[in-house]
Amino acid sequence: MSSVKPYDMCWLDYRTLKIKDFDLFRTICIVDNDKSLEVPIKELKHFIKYSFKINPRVIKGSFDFSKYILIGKIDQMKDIIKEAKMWERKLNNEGFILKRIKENDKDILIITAKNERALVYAVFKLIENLRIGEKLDDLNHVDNPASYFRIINHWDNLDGTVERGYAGNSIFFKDNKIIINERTRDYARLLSSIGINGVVINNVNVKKKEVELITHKYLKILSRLANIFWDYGIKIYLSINFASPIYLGGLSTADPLDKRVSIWWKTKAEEIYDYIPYFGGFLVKADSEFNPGPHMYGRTHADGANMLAEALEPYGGYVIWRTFVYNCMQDWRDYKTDRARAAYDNFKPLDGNFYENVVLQIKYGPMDFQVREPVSPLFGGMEKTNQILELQITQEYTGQQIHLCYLGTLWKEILEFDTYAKGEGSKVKEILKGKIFETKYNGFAGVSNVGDSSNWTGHDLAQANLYTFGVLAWNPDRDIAKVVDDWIKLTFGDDSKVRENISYMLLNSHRIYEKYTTPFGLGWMVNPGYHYGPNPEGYEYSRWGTYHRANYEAIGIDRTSKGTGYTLQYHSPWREIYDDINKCPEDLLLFFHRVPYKFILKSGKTLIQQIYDLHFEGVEEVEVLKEKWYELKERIDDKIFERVSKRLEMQLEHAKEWRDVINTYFFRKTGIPDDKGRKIYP
Ligand code: GCV
Repeated sequence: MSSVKPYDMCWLDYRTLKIKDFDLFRTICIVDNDKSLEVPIKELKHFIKYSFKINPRVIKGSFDFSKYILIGKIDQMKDIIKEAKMWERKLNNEGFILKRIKENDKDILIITAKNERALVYAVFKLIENLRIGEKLDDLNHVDNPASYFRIINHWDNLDGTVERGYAGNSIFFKDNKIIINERTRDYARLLSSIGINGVVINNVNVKKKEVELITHKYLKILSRLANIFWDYGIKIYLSINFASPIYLGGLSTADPLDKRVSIWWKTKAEEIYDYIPYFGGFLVKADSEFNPGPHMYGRTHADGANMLAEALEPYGGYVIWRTFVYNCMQDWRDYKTDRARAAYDNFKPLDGNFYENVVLQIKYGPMDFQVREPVSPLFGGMEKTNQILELQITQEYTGQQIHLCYLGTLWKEILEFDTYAKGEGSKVKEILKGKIFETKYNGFAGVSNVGDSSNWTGHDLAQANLYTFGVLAWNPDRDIAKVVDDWIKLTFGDDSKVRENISYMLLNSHRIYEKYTTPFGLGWMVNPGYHYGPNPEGYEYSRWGTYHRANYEAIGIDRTSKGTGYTLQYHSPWREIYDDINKCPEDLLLFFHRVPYKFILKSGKTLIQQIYDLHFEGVEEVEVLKEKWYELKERIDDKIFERVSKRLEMQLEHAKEWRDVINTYFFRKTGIPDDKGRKIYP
């Protein structure tokens, strides 16, 4: 790595670029002296300096050169580029154009957009294109983001800890103070380079101390932080505690329909926007896992969200309201309160009741980021409500950045899921683009996997998850193998063996992880509290009965129309497909059905045999991952090679533990031996 910083720059670590004809990069022309172009120009110059070892000159108002880069807002271009007016119509506020024009004796590379923030996206995209080897001659991009929101959620606490963080401490907080340093700007650069436009800096569980983030005590320094991010097109958001009027305002209630409460929030919003004019809004976890919410006062989520929305509306702010609402004290043996149903049951009746600046943030599945869940039926269910798809980049249930588990493949499957809400083609990705329902403000949220470790993500290859989140949020149509290949080129260079092996590792890793942990949509078999390592009856909220209800003859939950009725939350044909044990996709079989161990699968094997086989296979495949990595020893930076090798060693050991614990559990439950006679006991 060429970085001289005490931390990596991930996919932004520029190295010398071999482009024959780079004269074009010697001159950057701007139309007039516009201070707001400072950041995109700085980024462009930085790249040119590192890649071509030259210092480009910046020229204002003169274009008398044969080769140059022309950068500016589209408004400024109208007098010099005849196509500019036509281009303007093709762009939204965050989109941009990159175009090479060769005419007569002129050779111009144009970078243009409607505003300076979109120009930053444009510059980063140009850099990426060049670094992955796109031919300059072919450069002709009109690129608009597909969705309105592309937000990273940090679950960082003021004391510096990170809930479900596996890469060190917070980069935002330490000892109840806000951190601003060189890394802050570099984080903004990394996020901007993948098209992110929002970051929620604090945990959705807003505890006593964190409630104070929206007070004068923190707002001043927060405004500095917000300016750094806004330079890169990213708005700051804060998670808030719904009972703040009680904690901070001395009121006796937080009832959203109480006038004193709504006035308190209006005054608070005014104060926040005074400090941070480009504040994004609030993220709210209400009535969930012991967080307060409108239910405490007999009010609905719409009452709660709308009251906050009214306070933010004059400033263009949004309320992002999470649908992760369920009764965590529920008895899992009780069929009537199936947790999978909770989000839909809570929110579907409220469709149409939310204000325009309220957005519901919906976890990808109905439960909680398990290695595989069905796609939440809320996406196809909320026709009149803005929606954000919440993905977990941090690997809480997917190996905690010790295991290699690339999530892009899973996310792509989610985005391609057809809800059939408006007939065939009503895919999740189209809903998020705003093409299926008449909602404008949709998008993506990813729970961050970043901490203060020198490589940002603990596992070096987990950087690919962060990168992919941004890329898909900008354009969910992207081909995932190409995204992976781009990331490898940007991070490790163009060595074909490196590309081949790491692509293999990333693209297969989620399936492999699923095999040796919890296949068939089982999920949850983790140690309570920290959610790492196998524990077949362990998950903390399952102390009121095991959630999978395994006994000696069958396992799984009947969520069909004859069981908990969860399948009825889907549109046809999914409700019929999921309802039918013979049609249900096998990788979700035990999510939807209660199945005898001797049930014959499509492969002709029994369920129990397939459980054994998958666990053995999973471990063998981790060995292959390791081999693929070791083949790269001479081709990868030593430090990175060692770090990843260590994690792969651990992954293999822990995968074996998973295999043995899970297989033993089922062997003991059923008494059915492995038909290949392999050793099941550890
Ligand atoms: C931030 C799960 C996690 C919690 C997390 C919660 C949520 O329950 O284990 O750590 O809380 O989801 O998404 O709110």
